[in-house]
Amino acid sequence: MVAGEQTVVTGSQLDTLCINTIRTLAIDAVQQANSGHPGAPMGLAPVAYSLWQEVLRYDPEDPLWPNRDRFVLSAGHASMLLYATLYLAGVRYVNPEGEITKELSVSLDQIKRFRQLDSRTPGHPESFITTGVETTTGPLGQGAGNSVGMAIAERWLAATYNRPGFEIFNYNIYTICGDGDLMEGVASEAASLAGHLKLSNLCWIYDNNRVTLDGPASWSFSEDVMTRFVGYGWNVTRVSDANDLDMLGRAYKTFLDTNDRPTLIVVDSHIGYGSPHKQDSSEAHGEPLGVEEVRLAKKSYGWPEDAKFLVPEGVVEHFREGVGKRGSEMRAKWDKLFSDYTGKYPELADQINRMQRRELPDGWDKNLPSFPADGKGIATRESAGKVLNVLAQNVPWLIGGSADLGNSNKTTLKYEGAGDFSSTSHKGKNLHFGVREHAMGAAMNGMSVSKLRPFGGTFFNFSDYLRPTIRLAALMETPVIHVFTHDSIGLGEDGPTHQPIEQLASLRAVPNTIVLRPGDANEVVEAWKIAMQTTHGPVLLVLSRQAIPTLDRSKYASAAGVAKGAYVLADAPGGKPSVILMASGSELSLCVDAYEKLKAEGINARVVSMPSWEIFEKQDAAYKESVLPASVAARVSVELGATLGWERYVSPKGQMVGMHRFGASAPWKDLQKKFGFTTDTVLDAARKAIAGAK
Ligand SMILES: Cc1ncc(C[n+]2csc(CCOP(=O)(O)OP(=O)(O)O)c2C)c(N)n1
Ligand SMILES: [Mg+2]
Repeated sequence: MVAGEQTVVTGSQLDTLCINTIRTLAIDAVQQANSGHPGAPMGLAPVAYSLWQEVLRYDPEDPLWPNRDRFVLSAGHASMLLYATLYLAGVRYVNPEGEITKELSVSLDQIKRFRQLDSRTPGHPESFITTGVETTTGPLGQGAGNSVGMAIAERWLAATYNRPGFEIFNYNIYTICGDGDLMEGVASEAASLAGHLKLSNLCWIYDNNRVTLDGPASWSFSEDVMTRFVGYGWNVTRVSDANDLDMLGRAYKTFLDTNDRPTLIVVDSHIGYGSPHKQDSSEAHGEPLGVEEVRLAKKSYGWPEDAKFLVPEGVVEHFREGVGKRGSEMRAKWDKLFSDYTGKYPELADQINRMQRRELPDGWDKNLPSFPADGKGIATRESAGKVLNVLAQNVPWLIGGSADLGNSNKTTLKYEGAGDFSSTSHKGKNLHFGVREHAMGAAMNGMSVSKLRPFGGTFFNFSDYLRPTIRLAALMETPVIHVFTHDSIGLGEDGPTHQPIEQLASLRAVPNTIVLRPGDANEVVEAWKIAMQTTHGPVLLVLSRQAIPTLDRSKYASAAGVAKGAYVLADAPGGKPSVILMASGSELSLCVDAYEKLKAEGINARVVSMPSWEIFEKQDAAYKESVLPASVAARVSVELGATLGWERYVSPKGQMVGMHRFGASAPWKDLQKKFGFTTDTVLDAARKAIAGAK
């Protein structure tokens, strides 16, 4: 191997100049920050350059153009590759009001502030900070997973909104992934799903540089990736030299000509080092080159060795003439097309516009059910399924499915015309994610950044299988809706492997995430309303498998209180309770039973329904005090999960009824007795709390 292999680019001198500008900007930014990965951007610069300059349909002047091609850098550690490209392409900054400004999203100054506080160039790409970053990447595999959701979204949008002569949506999704991405399970699940659905608008570009952080990839990765993807049903092509722009161009063309399956382009590259002798070494590379290596690298590029953040004349202009000109012409054409479309199909155009602004259609909450009081009641998964089936008819772009548990999660849309999304029909609203929870979560995030309103279902216990995607949705502030059913040991016979214990507590710890565990069918209606109106983060609906009573709302407070996260459901005379019983979900009716028994004994209790801590915490101090008066120290929490966290609401003198071990496999009524989830336990705890508070 010689140094030349890393540097000599086929193509014009101007191409080489642009590519080496990307490389040296990455080198300088990482060196200045004294933190980051320069190697991957150095190796991948020709790939990103040729894609953006020759292929991508993207108007840097309008980064919000709905029909733009999407570029995802799943190898998020190579963030400088993306920042340098966004800078050179001249992508404009979109402010928090959603207005396109004259400012660059990434300026040279921002590149100089790589990885610094409040810069637009954080260590890994964050979509909500940097315009042009389509999704937040860094945890390897996630961007690849997101891109499958983006591809699903485009196919659905095209099938739903295109009309003869009006191809409003026909964009493609390009994803750069590395060895790490392809080792991660989530990318494998997602690739399997994409192959199954024949998502021909999806192109993954695999940086086959045969090295990962610790050393040669061969230490841990030896499968035949190409055969694997052929097995998934992908079209697979190879570029044997990342610096060969002609070969890259032919590979992109192969993708564009493939109409029946996704494409994987395997690009053989060499991770960038300063000096060539290091190329085959197993030395760690995820760090700055160091002053001497920086000089050597620049020398090999024919760059002035002392220049820093050098952008030679003609480079920015060249991008403007390439991606800039092409994108601007295509976008102008599309604007005209969309304007004609708006004249001919005003309602469809209105839907597209609202979707982009994350607004709901008029009448989104019409025809929602209301459930009559019923002692036996209905499982909250059942009532949620009924509500979802109404909402999905009111909100065309509310689409989703389940990880093979649609019948259990009640997430299947059963109304006439809902349809299935499949390899042959992309119009259906029922997605079949298969037993791929992690890919489902990642795809939902990709659908969400594409402005659809995705929902996905699985058992609450398996939230663990997609947890990283919840975290990223929260970080990205994208509104995905998870429908988690079988939310406690109440699921019964499936036993402790399926019975969630710690999931409520741990998910409540995720910032910017709303956990909602409604306490009866009418609270479910309110919970879904909150989910639909949430625009900046995930909502997790936590629902029971077993039937629970539908409370008599003429006797107790209205379920509208759910909007405040917690509310007084049943109160003591004069609003002066000697004990407060609080619960979420299926335990609410236990508290109501206990309340009635205490009342008969002349003990004044209050029942607080607490479906969402996060929403309750957003209320003002006066409201919180009105629900949980500081003067009442006798408090009991009742929840079929780990008690961790309830200390916040139950004073040290209070009582927490919860689960302190894993469950067991048995019918629910036997588990109820064994673990003491009965009215008697609540009464006992109430008496103890009253005694303790004296
Ligand atoms: C889920 C996850 N695990 C670990 C890391 C830390 N990490 C960052 S880069 C990297 C190596 C990735 O190797 P590869 O994808 O081949 O990228 P290259 O080193 O070739 O640029 C690792 C392990 C991460 N970002 N995400
Ligand atoms: Mg690698």
